[in-house]
Amino acid sequence: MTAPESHPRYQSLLIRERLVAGVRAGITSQEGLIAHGRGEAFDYLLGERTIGSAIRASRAAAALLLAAKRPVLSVNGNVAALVPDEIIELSRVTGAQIEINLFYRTENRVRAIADHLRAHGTSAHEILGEHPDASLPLDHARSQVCADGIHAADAVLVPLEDGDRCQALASMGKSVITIDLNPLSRTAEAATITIVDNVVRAIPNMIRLARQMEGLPEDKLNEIALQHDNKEALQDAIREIVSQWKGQGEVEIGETEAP
Ligand code: PTJ
Repeated sequence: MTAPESHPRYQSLLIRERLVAGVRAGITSQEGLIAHGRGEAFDYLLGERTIGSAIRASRAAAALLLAAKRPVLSVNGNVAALVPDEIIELSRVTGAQIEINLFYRTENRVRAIADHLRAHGTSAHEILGEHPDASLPLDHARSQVCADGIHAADAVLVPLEDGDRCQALASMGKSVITIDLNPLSRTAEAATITIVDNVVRAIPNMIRLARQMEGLPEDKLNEIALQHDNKEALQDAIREIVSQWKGQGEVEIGETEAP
């Protein structure tokens, strides 16, 4: 099926098709489709748009990556299917390394993602994660990391994450940036900076904002990153959801009850 451009949910259908293609290509896990469904529901509640606090979080996150000494972008099966070109571009703009790190890790899927990223323009030596040689204090496959990548990083972008690794990375003293449409998730709360936005909008925004800040002195970049209040941004996202739908239920109940 190819979604017709005239369909009111065209963009949303396109994203689904890209993930289904990702599953067929052995890049995305089947569980990734379920995870996407949860994200899609929150995106619907947010009005499928980038809210102001998400733009501010994206700017702080871009500043954090630019100021970091060893920034790393962690890529999973959903991210590889949805934003391969954009992840590569973000790594170029910020000087960050790319490391594949999977929750449902299989060696075939790691290889498929690495090949997919290479086909999108990353040269072989730039992708980490195929041969992990260090570990994080976790009892699942996300523990397998590269000593020169995530393990040594001072700032890590972990989009569409599970809370465990986010907490583990934070407790190792790293700055953790996540992109998660669910402002109530453990990940959202544990991260240094959470961008409550769809990854397909957030990464292009980060690229644009990072370009705008290129050349700023390190202390200015750190100031921008440190000024960000994660708790306040999460509360703002919840307020946006409430104000988006305020009165909606009351109207419908009223209409149903009318003679
Ligand atoms: O490729 P793998 O094996 O590493 O697996 C990746 C998934 C995403 C399946 C794995 O990390 C997982 O199970 O994640 P969770 O715990 O379901 O969390 C995913 C979070 O991402 C949820 O809070 C969703 O709301 C959110 N999310 C889903 N799709 C998007 C999203 N956030 C931003 N943009 C999206 N497109």
